[in-house]
Amino acid sequence: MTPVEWRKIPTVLYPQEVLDKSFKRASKQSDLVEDPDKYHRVRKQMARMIQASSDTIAETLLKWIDKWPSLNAQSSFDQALVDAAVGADEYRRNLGAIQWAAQRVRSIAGESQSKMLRYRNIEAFHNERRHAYGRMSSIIDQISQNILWLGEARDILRKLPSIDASEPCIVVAGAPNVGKSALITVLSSGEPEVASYPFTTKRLHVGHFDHRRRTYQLVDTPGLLDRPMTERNQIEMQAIAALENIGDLVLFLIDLSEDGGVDLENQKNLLSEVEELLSDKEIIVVYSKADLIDQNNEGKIWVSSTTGLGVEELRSKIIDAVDADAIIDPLKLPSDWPRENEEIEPIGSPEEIAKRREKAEMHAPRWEREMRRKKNERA
Ligand SMILES: Nc1nc2c(ncn2[C@@H]2O[C@H](COP(=O)(O)OP(=O)(O)O)[C@@H](O)[C@H]2O)c(=O)[nH]1
Ligand SMILES: [Mg+2]
Repeated sequence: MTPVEWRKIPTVLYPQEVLDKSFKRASKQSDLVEDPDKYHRVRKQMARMIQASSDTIAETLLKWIDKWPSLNAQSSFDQALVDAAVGADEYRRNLGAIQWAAQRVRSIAGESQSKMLRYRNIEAFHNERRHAYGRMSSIIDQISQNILWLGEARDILRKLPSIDASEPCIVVAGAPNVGKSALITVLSSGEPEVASYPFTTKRLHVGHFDHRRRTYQLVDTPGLLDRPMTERNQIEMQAIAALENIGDLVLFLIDLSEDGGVDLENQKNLLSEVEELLSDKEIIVVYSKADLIDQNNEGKIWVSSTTGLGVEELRSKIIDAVDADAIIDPLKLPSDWPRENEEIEPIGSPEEIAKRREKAEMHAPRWEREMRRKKNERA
């Protein structure tokens, strides 16, 4: 699955711009026509204008469809993001309308071209061209709301985080201000990407580091895994479910200094909720802001993003826990895999089995039936 690069979605023109661009290109095309005979020249010119404008409109629209990721092909996390940001149904509906328009504009050109073949005078060629332009404009008119929607959605989608579902992904959770973003920054090579998150007014940080050819992505969860679950709406729950889908590991940060404003008890309640919610995930509890605390508790994982204490140890833990480098022996079969020397019982009642065999016999190729016959003779 290739990750969506939302940033790369091309600009969406305004409806009138689509028409202007297409008709302009069509006039240029018609200027290229050379024919000393006026009748033939005009016929060719008008035919070219219709074809060129229809081609340009359709290509412009189809290019959008092509560059806008198909939602069904995206990770559930990306689908949830899009749903929260602009609405997945709206997304599909508007792109569907654009597709419809491209097809309509193409068939308008086709219809006009065949009508042109029947006309016998210059005026009729001009009229047909005008008529075709009118019909194409009206199609664009009909989808102008969809085009405008696309333009606005693009501006929102461009700011969404891009997460590659095929690389390890570490979800960083914890109450607000416990140091999630700061931790992502110190663990990352280079500056984390700052993206918008449709679930919060806060910015989302996506950082990464490389280890043995894998890219470990670290994502913040502002607005999702940072407050009591009773405050969630359905779309947020959907996003949490999706996080579970892409997250290989969860780091849950606890700030014992309570410097962030959420007391320890509430942080622990949140941890229990996250544990329950993401029960299939490994969760590593990390104690943040170690520089502010007298660390007398043994066995805890401490980090300080300010002094760098514990950061490399945590990185090793992440790598071990994700285990992305685990070598899988491709020749090793799963333990429940049927072995060759094991008899597998046919399914169904004896009558059903006999019937199935008879049917298989009937449809078997001749050489196979021959082979079976010989085998039975020998037995
Ligand atoms: N002393 C200290 N302050 C920290 C540390 N990590 C983060 N902070 C501070 O805590 C505040 C919240 O950090 P931030 O990373 O934005 O928290 P988030 O809301 O969980 O992403 C900021 O003022 C940080 O400077 C740390 O390790 N030590
Ligand atoms: Mg933050």
